Amino acid sequence: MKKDLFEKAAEFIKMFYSEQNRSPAELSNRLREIEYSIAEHGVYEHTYEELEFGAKAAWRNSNRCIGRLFWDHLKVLDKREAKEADEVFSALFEHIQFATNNGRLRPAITIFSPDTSEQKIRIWNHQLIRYAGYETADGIIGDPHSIPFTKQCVKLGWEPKYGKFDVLPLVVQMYNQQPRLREIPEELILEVAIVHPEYNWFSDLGLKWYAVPMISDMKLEIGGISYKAAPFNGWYMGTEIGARNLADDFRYDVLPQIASLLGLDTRSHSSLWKDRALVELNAAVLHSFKKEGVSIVDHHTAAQQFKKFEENEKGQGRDLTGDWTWLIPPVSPAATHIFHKQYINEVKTPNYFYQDTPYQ
Ligand code: HEM
Ligand code: NRG
Repeated sequence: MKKDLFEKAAEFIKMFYSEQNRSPAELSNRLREIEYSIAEHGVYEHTYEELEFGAKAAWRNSNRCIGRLFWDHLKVLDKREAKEADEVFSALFEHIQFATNNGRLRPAITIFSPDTSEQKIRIWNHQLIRYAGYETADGIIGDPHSIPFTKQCVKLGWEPKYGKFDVLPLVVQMYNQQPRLREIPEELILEVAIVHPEYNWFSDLGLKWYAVPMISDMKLEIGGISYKAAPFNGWYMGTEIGARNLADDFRYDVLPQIASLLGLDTRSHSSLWKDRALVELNAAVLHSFKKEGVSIVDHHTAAQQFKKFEENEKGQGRDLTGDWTWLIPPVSPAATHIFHKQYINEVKTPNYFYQDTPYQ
């Protein structure tokens, strides 16, 4: 077990020191220090530089992410000292504010103390900002994806509002304690109303989405150390909202409404009403974010950026890994280069991993 940790640590530290061109003497000193720490305490602690590099490399190794060109521009907020739930909530509010930056989104990660310490921290939310979902006698209201988590919030005393776009509270659990729940101050939440560049009626659909995707339920693994609370964000690719969140028939399911407002024949597949509604919805999402000055990327530009990432990695002599099934965009995939090549889906560490939900 201890041996296992040292091996993982050594592999990471060697990678870090070689990429940073540090001297062999520094490397062997650091390895000795870590070996001693593991022998003495069963764990070791990352320096800030190791943590920063680890979080960036984990992004670089995220096979499903098309946004990896910018892996080296990740702001790493070290909150390992947070010991109380209140400190964690404050750090999460700070993260939201830093990342949002009035619409000029900044990729960031906030890292809380790892699993090895006394204070285990879990964030129950899937994303820091996410809309509630309710099952009612008259059908589902809001985001169906959030139904299980919304139920938990209600169990913990949250008052359901039964709106289509109710921002859920943050739920934080410190080791061995009851989870705590806190509303996000409204002024921190940036949202974009979805309007269409040509169709004025589009705004009558009353659609909107939040500006910043901040995944908060994955664990960051660096050199054998697991950071289970490490929320991160970049910015949206338009299709995530326009072809999935608002479009999937098991999510907001707005394509039939859009198609009928476009005057399309929704009884026949071959009228391509779904495809035509998808294109207009995706155009509306990109137009709306741009109009409000909120960072977003279309899937063609994102694919070009990913091509540049592929070239950079090759130039650095690193093997590219990727998950084709996730890298291709859900709209017009064959119009991007990604569709036409193969990727090796080998999982390297550091990386971000799924973990068990802390509730049933
Ligand atoms: C997945 C884009 C930043 C880590 C994805 C996906 C897209 C995407 C489109 C697929 C999502 C889906 O189909 O649900 C972007 C863009 C970014 C960005 C445009 C802008 C900077 C980041 C950052 C990190 C990251 C900063 C971590 C530091 C990941 C991971 C996944 C992912 C781990 C897989 C998520 C899962 O398995 O559920 N990204 N990303 N991305 N991205 Fe990025
Ligand atoms: N599809 C999800 C978000 C997944 C991650 N996407 C990003 N990540 N863009 C959704 O909410 O639609 N990021 O860190 O920027």
